[in-house]
Amino acid sequence: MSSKLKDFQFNQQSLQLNYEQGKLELTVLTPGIVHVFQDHGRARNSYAIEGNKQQKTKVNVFDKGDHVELETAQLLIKAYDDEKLDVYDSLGNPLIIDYRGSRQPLASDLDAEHRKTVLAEGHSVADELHHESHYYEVVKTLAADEQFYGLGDKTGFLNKRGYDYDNWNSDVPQVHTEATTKLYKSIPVVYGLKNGHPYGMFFDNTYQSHFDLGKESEHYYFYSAIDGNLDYYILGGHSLKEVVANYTYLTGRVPMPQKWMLGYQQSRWGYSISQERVEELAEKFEEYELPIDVVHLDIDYMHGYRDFTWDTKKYQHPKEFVEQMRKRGIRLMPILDAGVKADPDYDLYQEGLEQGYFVKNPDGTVYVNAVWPGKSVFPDFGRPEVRAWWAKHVKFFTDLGTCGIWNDMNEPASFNGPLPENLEFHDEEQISDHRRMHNVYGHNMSKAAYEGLKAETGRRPYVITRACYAGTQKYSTVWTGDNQSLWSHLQLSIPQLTNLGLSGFAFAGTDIGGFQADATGELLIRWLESALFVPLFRNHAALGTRYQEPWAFDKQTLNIYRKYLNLRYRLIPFLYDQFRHETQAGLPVMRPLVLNYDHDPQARSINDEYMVGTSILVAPVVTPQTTKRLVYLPAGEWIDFWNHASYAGRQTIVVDAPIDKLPLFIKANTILPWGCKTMHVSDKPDQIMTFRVYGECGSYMHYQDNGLDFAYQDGEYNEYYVEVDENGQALVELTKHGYGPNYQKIYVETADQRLEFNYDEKSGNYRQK
Ligand code: MIG
Repeated sequence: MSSKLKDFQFNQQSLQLNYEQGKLELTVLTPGIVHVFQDHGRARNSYAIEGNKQQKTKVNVFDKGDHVELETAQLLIKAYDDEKLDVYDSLGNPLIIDYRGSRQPLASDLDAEHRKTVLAEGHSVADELHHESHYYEVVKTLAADEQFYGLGDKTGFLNKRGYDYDNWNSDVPQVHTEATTKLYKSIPVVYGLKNGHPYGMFFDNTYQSHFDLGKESEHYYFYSAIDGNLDYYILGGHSLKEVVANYTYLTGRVPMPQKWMLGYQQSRWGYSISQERVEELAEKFEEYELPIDVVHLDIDYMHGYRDFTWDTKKYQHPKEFVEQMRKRGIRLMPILDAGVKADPDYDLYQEGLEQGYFVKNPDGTVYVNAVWPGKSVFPDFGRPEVRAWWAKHVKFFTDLGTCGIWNDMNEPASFNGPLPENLEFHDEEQISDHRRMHNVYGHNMSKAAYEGLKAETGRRPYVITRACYAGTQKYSTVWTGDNQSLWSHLQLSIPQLTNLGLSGFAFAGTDIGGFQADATGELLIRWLESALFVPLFRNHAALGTRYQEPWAFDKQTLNIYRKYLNLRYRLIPFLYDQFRHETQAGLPVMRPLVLNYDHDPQARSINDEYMVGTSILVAPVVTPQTTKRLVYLPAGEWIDFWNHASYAGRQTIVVDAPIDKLPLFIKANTILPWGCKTMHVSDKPDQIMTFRVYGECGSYMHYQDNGLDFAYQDGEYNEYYVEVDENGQALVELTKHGYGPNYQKIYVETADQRLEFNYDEKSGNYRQK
């Protein structure tokens, strides 16, 4: 049945389209962001978007007879009968065009009888979501030359074309392969390059949803949801970078981390079994001269897996223990689980019960499932009071002096089957259900942790979460959950982390060495090399798997491991700068090549290289027994980090990559900061900084603050401008001096000289010696 466009109204940048069968609303937020909305009778509030994002924007609306046009400086949207929308960029290139045919679901020869047999053997059969009464789908045409990116934390390759994925936060302990359609996070943003023209769409719907990006058909792709309003954002921009920046403008940007959060972190499920074990670990790091900043404490430090408790049989004086470790340069990061032990003698449980803070059955009783502590209940984090209550309990950790909160099992995961769909959850003050609140459970738990840590310490909170939703990047870093010590998982980590970056999560990481299964020394080294610039730099392993500390293999492994840890610490000032500059601009630190080179067709599907900012290209070895690899270098001139050989771009070269070498290229004429050798990120301000010039010349803006709190937001930071011209003349300037302790000495290293600059109190600037 066709639905005619009867008429339309336009006011406040909002175009209301009245169809015979309903209304559709197009609201312009900025020239590059248009909100598409249709009311399906569900709550309108967003967990991803906070505050008013609408800016005063010039919009033209034209009645073209058979359609209505809405035009901004960056986007042109044409609305036709049947609620069909076509989106073009400002030059008239088609970006998002509604599909006019009907979907042709993939033929299946599975009848009811066979379906049963197949299920009985343990195979999975695709869910038939469209039986739900509130089901809807959005189907767009697919061009022969069209690639897809983003989608948050998904399996498979960088370019998502040809695959389908589900958004339903899930604990997946099995190997994550390209056939795994859902993982721990739901971040429903998709970017496309249609005939080279960039766009994005963000579907702000927390109900279970699905993307099919050209798997079912070569002619269309689609998004579908089991419920919720039709609620999505069209994202435009002249480049993929602008589109991504529009997405992070909408859902928020990664805040400045504390500097030590970029340091090396060691973890294993099992370390926290005793105080001695953790102390031994610290000793080994000292003995082997390995830099480290954080040790993670998994569930064994707790008293019977109760949240906000410490087992004082294993740790007699936790506070002193934390302090002792801190003196050795190590911060402790405790895990915290979503499920609360249902134990009448446990105060958290009692409090929550009295206040009615736990998720309920439809009959009003508290819902009980099982997690680590046995019978467990689930805080109703969608409610502001519950988040505030949880945030208050964070004081338990801050009093002890631990450094943050590592949130786990917050999909929420459960041992006695999944939580039923009809459980009563709150959506802020409103009563809601599990179907709507599931995908934001981890988001709300992390937000509570962030707020508790910030209120108690005044520091930039260190929160890690496994489950999250779009927008959680404002509150938490993420790790990709239970990977395995397999080469396929190392390979996956590059597209996974770069797509997470495009999806707003600039601070992310995978378990280095792999969580489950047994690592080898070779795999561990290649993983560490590959993760050299990964912001969350943590080696983590599961109980029962082979040890994968740096010294757990042979001497060669230990030595190479040390070499890369030292290199990482040299590069922390650079990474910190990236967080300052790039996340302010709304761009990821770790990037797929396509983000910087969206015009280069060869850069669009590279799965085994990544860039850091715009000037570093990393080409890790991700296959066993490999000593050479091919490296694609995009446009420009590139310098080999190790021997300074220079290569022209737009070609694929063969490089040697023995086990101790990570192929690394710096764009010619780049200046990089090079920190001092150190065993821990220091609490004290650095006195010396070096800048290295790759190529003949370059310029660089370097940022410095106390690395801990929010004083930088009041201007307590320094900025240094370094420039070297073609004749090797160098300039060092303190262009902003808002943070007292600036460097006393700055070195500038070019290919053939090392220039020294000293701080001169009188002029408040640097003088070359
Ligand atoms: O199901 O706390 O992903 O990092 O070590 C196991 C034990 C529960 C899952 C996390 C993993 C952590 C583990 N947890």
